[in-house]
Formats: sequence, structure tokens, C-alpha cells
Amino acid sequence: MSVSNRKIRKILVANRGEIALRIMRSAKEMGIRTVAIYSEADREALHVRYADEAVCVGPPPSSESYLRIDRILEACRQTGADAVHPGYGFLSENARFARAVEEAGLIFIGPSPESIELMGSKLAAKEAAQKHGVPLVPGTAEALTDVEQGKRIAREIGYPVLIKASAGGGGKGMRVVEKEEDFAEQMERAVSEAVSAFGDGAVFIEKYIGSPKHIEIQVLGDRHGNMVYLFERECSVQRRHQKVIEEAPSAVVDEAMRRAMGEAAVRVAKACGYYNAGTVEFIVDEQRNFYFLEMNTRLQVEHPVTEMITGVDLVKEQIRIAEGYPLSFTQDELAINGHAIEVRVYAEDPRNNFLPNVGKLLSYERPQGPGVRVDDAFEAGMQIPIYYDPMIAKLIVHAKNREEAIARMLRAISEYTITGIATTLDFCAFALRHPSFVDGSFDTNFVKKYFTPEVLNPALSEEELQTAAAFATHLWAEQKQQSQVPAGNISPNGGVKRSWKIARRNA
Ligand code: MV4
Repeated sequence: MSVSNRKIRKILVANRGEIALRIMRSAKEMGIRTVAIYSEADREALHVRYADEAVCVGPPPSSESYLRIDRILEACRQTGADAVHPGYGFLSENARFARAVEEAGLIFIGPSPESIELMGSKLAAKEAAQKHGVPLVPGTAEALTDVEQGKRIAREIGYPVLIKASAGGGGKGMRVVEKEEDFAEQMERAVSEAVSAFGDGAVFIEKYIGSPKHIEIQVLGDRHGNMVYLFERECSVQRRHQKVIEEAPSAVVDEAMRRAMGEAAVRVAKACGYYNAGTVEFIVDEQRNFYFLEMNTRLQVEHPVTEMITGVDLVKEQIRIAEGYPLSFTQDELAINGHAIEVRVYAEDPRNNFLPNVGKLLSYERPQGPGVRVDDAFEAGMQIPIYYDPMIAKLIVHAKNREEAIARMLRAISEYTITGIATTLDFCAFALRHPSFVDGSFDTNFVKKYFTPEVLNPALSEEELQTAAAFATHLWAEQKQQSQVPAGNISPNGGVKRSWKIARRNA
């Protein structure tokens, strides 16, 4: 493969929020100018203020702004941007967008449209993986054509089985079938769901792995055929396919397994002529067999944990690869240093079925100190818009081992003050302290299995109740004296956080 280098001078970031800022920071360090796009709901957003230039691309709904390929290309033309970084979500895995960017003579900072297309089809991805000796979950590598054929295959692999949509991914369009009597009905539903959701009714079957771990491998490839893996991320703590905690390395992966998974991931990526940053997803069963699931052709939300343990700036590498440079390191030069954990802080109320809890951030103070990184895009006083993902921030810590990383994360969470809206911070603290998380034995059922809202409000002992009551009386007297209630104290979340601290101090 031969490509000529083309220096990027100005990047348009086709995204918003923390990831837009994250990308612009690396661009700035490389001496590259930045262009933000924004919707009418994001006029005051930090990514808009941070960029050298900003262009409004439409009204608040994504479909009228961040997803408008025509307006984004027009913004490139207006500002003279010569490259586009799509971030994650929005248009990041849209092959048409990548193609349109290239057809406009611009550099798409990501893989080729062909790679995006191929990996967008789970069946095509599995076929490519299988051809290169990468283990798959027992099942079909072809689309099912009729119910009788499906039943035959399901009987062979044994129930329970999982029916998945080829155009799905990330858990969309999956159906578990426990027994043959249910097969026909579930398959018909799966097909009609796939048709209405993706416009493609192709489905396939896999053996259902009931208690898997989700472990993914970060890869980087250049446009000269070099490909490396940057080890694994363990992402099993998730709620309804939304990841909650990610860490690197995984507590259950040893050197031999790491190398086997890394080499398998490189084979999958090479199979589709991949370049730029990508993630190869595996599930791991209780016997530690790993199976390829799918490949994500974007920079992932959880990429910081890999950055912390490898020292590699993945966004800078993406930009250099897009410019045509070869990778600046080899596999042998990569090593794992310490342990990193990320928690995603959502504006959701864990006490109320994780209902999105958007509103105004009355107070917002980030944790600081050794080994703490916060990737966010908010400040106190800002309104969290209702139109987009409710993730407020990613809190990342790095320490010399897993035990210290957990302690550091709990310390950072205790320093993080967010009032005005409910957040998932104390839910994350609950998970980090859980014996199953601490010993590494958790799987993707962790939240379902162990979380109820009650675990966030532990029963107080008699002594704790007395202290809490005394403290409440004291607060009340103080407030009456000031004859004005400080804003933070009337928020339900602020109140809860205070009683938590009392409970713990006396525990
Ligand atoms: C599976 C599985 C069990 N068995 N496949 C969910 C997201 C999509 N990438 C694939 N997923 C799964 N595929 C077989 N054959 C269980 C899941 C799964 C899961 C995977 C990763 C992370 C979280 C998950 C939560 C529920 C189910």
C-alpha cells in the first residue's frame, strides 16, 4: 500500500460534548487549527468556545444538526477545514459520511468507507474473522432463510440460543430462545424487528452464553499495512447495553490470553484492510474461552483507559495515520503500565429507574489530585440539553495496580460535587465496592444481579440516625439564621450526598 503524506492544517470536529473537546485538545498540541459545529441548543457549549472557529449547523434535534452530512460539508467549505474527525456516535460509523468527506477532497480521520461498511454487517464481519482463524461463538455464519432451517441449527448447537440481526450490534435486535417451541415465534419477531429498525431482515443464530464477560481489544493500523493491539479493556459492568465502568487491563486476562486475543484482533482488523483506530469486541465465557462478536470502527467512549496504561494519545495517532504516516511504534514497544478505571457519569437517577435527569448544574466541582483525569464539557450553571446523550463526564483514574486504582476512584468520586441534578456517581461507587467487582468475578449480569435502589440508601444504625438528626437540626438552624436557603441544599441530590457522608463517617 502506498500513500503520500498530506499534512492536516484544520480539523472540523463533527461532534459535541466531551469528545469534541478531547479531540480538539490533541489537535491543538499538534499545531492544528480546529472548527466546531454546533446545534442551536449548544450555542454556549464548551466545545464551541474552545474551537478556533464554530459553525451552527441547525436546530437542536441531531437529525437536523449533528447528523446533517450536507451542512457539515458546507461548514468545511466555509472554514477551509481539510479534515473531519467524527468522534463517536452520530456519523462516526456511517460509511456514506466517510465517503462524502473523501469525495469532497477532505481527509476522513477514521477507517475507509469499505471497512465501515463491512464491519457494519455482523455476518460479513464474522465471515472475515472465521476465515482468519478467529474463534466465533458456535452458530451460523450465514443469514437464516427459514424457520425449519433455523430450528435444525438451533437443535445442533443446543438451547438456549440467541437470534441476532446482522445489521444490529450493541445489543440491538437480539432475542434469546430457551426452547424449540418458542423458536418460530422469536425468529419471526427478530426478522420483523430487524426490517423495521435497520431495513435489513437478515438474522443469524449463536449459542447463548449466559454469563459472559465483555472484553475488547484496541487496535491501531496505519495505511502501510502495519497493525498493533493496545491490549484489552474490560467493559462487563453495563446496564442495558450502556457501559458503566471500564478498566484496563482486565483482572482475568493473563499474558497468554492477552497475546492470543490481541493477535486475533489484529487478524480481524487486517482481514478488512483496516486502518486507523478500531475496537474488536469479544465475549469470554466462564472457562475463559473468547469469541469474536463485532468490530467497532470508531474511537470509543472508553478509549482513555487504554491511553492511561499505554501512554499513547489515541487521537494523535488517528490524526497521524490519517495524514499517511506509519505508526510511530511497534508491538514490541508497547507495554502495560499500571491500571486504569473509567466510570461514566450520567445525568440519570439511579433511585428512579435511571430516568434521565437533565436540568441545570447548580454546582459542579471536579475531583483533582494524582492520577485523576476528567473528560467532560460542562461547568457550573450550565443546562444539560435534553436532546442528546445524558452522559455528563467520564472520570478516569490511573494507579500502579488495580487495588489502588479502585481506592483512587472512590476517593475521586467522593471529591466530585454535582448538585442540581441526580447523577450515577454513587451508583458507580456502589459497584466499585462490591465484592464481585473487587475480586474480578463480575460478568455482564452484574447490575441486574446486584443492584437495587435500596443499596444506595443503607439502613442507618441508631447512632448514625442520631448524628444525622443532629446535623439536620444544625443545618436547619443555620439556614433559618441566613433566612435564605443556599441553592445547593434544596436539591434532592445535594441532600442525599450529605447523608451519605454521615453514614460513612460513622461506619
Ligand atoms: C451475546 C451474548 C451471549 N451469547 N452473544 C450484546 C451486545 C452485542 N455486541 C452482543 N451482545 C451479547 N452477545 C452470545 N452468543 C451476550 C451479549 C450481551 C452483552 C455483551 C457484551 C456486553 C454486555 C452484554 C449484555 C447483555 C448481553
